[in-house]
Amino acid sequence: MDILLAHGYFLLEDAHERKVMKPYPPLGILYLSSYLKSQGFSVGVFDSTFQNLTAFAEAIAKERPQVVGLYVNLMTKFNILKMIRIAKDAGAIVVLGGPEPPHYASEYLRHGADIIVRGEGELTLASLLPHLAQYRLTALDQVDGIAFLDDNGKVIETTPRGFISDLSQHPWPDREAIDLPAYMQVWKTHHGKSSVSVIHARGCPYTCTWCSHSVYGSTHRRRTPADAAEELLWIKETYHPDLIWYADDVFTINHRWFFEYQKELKNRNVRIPFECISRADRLNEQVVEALAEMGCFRLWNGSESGSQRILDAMNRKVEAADVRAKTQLLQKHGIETGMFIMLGYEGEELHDLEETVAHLKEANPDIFLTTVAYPIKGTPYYAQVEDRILSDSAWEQRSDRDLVVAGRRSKRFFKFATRWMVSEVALHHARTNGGASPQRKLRLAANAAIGKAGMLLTQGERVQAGKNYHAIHASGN
Ligand code: B12
Ligand code: SF4
Repeated sequence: MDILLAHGYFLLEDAHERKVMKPYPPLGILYLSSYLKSQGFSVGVFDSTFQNLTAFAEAIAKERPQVVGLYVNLMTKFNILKMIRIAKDAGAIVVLGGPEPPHYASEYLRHGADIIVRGEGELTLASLLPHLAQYRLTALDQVDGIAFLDDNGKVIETTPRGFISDLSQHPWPDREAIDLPAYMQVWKTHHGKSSVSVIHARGCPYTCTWCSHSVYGSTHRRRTPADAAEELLWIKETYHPDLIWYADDVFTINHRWFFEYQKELKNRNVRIPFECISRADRLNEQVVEALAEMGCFRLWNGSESGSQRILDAMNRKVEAADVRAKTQLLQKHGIETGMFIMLGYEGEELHDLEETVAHLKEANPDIFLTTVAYPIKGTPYYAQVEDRILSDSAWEQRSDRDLVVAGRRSKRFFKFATRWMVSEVALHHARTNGGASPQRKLRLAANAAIGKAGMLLTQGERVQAGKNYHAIHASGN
């Protein structure tokens, strides 16, 4: 075997996901698998999702791969650090890829990884694997698109590799390398319907400051509409899913592509209900009509804040009023709307949070998910607050999600703020839509009041370096 590909996501360890139970396979390594196989490499995939570390160790012991390739995002880091150790102990060369490692190259390499692939993995691995077979870990500076440690322990980054120019020249993800029906069965058991994910495009040209562009930069490339529709037809005929999830960053980003894709699906008689993500400014009446006609049952219309001031600070390039209007447009066409709301972005004040609550009340999305802003390394937001980033633990014990920013309100404050926001909006809808029991309304009102009171009580609490937190850039850790 030339390479064993794996990722560090173990569903059974994830208490939250065990409740949600909507797993999808890691498309990145499946893309690598199909491409490398098409180039004649022998590839294994260890799909961690339904496995554990012991099973990974057993797979390594059994397969004895020359090279182990691991996908890493900021959440899977902790398992990846253990997997690096397991693979190294078995004598494999460890190559990391995905959005997280390029920005922590030095740390991952010092924790045992041999090579980090920066950006898209297909072309780099296809040139790296023969190099490793011939020269092992020597002369790595001849391979573009990687980072490694030289003999003096210095991180060397080779020339960045160009992006794939025509995605349609590349095979679809190697779904047959994993037990996709196991994922579908989890969906079916917990939600009554099975779902399969696809991603037709790579990269997003928008500039939201907190969003990671680590892999695809600001490029945006798509499969041809016909090729994309062929993939859907193949999925339909092979797996018969009840639902599709388009993991594209902004599914309706290019209207010409989108309408052609609609036509290509129709020509193939493919209509599978689906959910996707988009932006208010990439939706209009015609697009929404087409989405409904194609079977879109839910669209995640990233919203982030109801305060235009904060949206502008995020460089999100979207109008809060447009988000509200498009939410209603989607609902008019029978499409559920989901929103992502981010609290605690740089400069946010109480009145911005009030505006967000008013925005949610007016927009009335079917569902909204909240998160407290955290700086992902490599993003403009991270660079902006870098000097003030604090942590309470060492690099190997924290993820970027655990980072806090000096001067920002406390975790307690955001707990209360989230409680207030969620309950206040739900209460508003319970009152206006009717149907909620008096007990539920009372519970929501109590929660909203507790949240609001807690916010007011804790609004003066600010995160500071000191006993609990240290500045990561000052300490170099
Ligand atoms: C789908 C998705 C999810 C799904 C994952 C389900 C699944 N298994 O597919 C869900 C919704 C669960 C999810 C959750 C989260 N996600 Co997410 N997600 C995505 C999304 C939109 C698409 C991923 C994808 O399929 N990409 C397409 C493939 C082809 O690209 P790729 O995976 O990057 O793979 C390429 C390269 O990275 C490289 N590569 C990949 N693996 C390897 C391995 C080796 C050895 C090599 C050499 C190369 C290599 O080659 C591949 C092909 O070119 C990306 C954004 C994006 N467009 O990529 C965010 C993204 C990966 N998610 C992100 C984040 C932050 C999260 C969460 C932490 C959010 C949260 N706060 O909860 C969680 C983490 C969950 C977890 N425990 O892992 C960030 C990661 C940032 C970072 N630095 O780590 C991204 C980049 C979004 C962003 N722009 O900020 N996510
Ligand atoms: S948040 Fe969405 S729209 Fe903004 S840059 Fe990231 S992928 Fe693009």
